[in-house]
Amino acid sequence: MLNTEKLLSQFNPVTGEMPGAPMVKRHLSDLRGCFADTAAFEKAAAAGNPLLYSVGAVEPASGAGDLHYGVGLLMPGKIGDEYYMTKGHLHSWREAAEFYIGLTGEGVMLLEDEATGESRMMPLRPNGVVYVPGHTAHRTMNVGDKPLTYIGVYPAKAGHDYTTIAKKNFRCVVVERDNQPTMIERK
Ligand code: PAN
Ligand code: ZN
Repeated sequence: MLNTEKLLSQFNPVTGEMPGAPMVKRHLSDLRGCFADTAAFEKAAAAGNPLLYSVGAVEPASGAGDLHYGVGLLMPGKIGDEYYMTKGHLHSWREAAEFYIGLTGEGVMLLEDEATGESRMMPLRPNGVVYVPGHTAHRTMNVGDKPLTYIGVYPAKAGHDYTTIAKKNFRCVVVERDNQPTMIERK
């Protein structure tokens, strides 16, 4: 059944807003435990609770072959020398891959192979596509000074496992060194 309401969405590539799509908002307090510099985190959290990112999700259908997608907006900023980031997750159905398309701003994605811990930092920029294989934890950082927007497309049955990351975090962090995003091992 071709339900036209579900076939088309319009989003604002600057604000990430998508009329009609449910939007999840994450504030600084939701990211407790994610940043390496806990003193800098507590200082920032004492000063306020800014919006770090939002994701508008489109879930047209949930059959075995269906796709879902989300439009993300990630604000610029840092905690200590670590960039504002998403919580990051693995897909509950581990085989599920995903691709991200950069829309505006300047970001990077941190990818970590669940089995080996091997980590990669990939640029997420306008007109660039980052492919996230299955079994790979992924987190997005805004490394610029303007909002970052992007689309992520994933199998409808992927699911989001936040618990594994909440327990052990990513092996690496992305920090600013000499004005450049730099991936280093977490201490
Ligand atoms: C994305 C993410 C989005 C927000 O749509 O959900 O970037 O990041 P967190 O989900 O880690 O808070 C995606 O990867 N979906 O699978
Ligand atoms: Zn994902």
